[in-house]
Amino acid sequence: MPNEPSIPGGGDGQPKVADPRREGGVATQQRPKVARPPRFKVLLYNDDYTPMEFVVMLLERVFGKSPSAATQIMLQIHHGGLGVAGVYVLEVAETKVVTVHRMAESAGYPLRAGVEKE
Ligand code: TYC
Repeated sequence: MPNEPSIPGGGDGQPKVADPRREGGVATQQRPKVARPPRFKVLLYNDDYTPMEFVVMLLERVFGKSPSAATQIMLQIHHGGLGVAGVYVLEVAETKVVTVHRMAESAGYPLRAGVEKE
């Protein structure tokens, strides 16, 4: 019987051995790299004049906190001097700070907010 023409790798198109040119070189990437943008905390600071209810309202409306979570964060700020209202990518965090300052100023309160890298 005549020999079949030889097909490298068995004919399925997939080489049976690693290509020697690929060995001993750069590590291959197993998973695609996914960009993880840095996150930033929005901090609220205590003061003696802003009413507790105003801070709770802000935490609910601007930061999407539940009434009980907002109250806990407000009390943390009141007793500890500052607290984390939320964590966001930088552009969102900075926009939240502007919103807090605008709302506080409109209401006549000195409430201050800031951004800190996580
Ligand atoms: N210390 C304020 C008061 O006694 C309440 C307050 C809480 C103010 C949190 C600011 O970020 C703040 N009325």
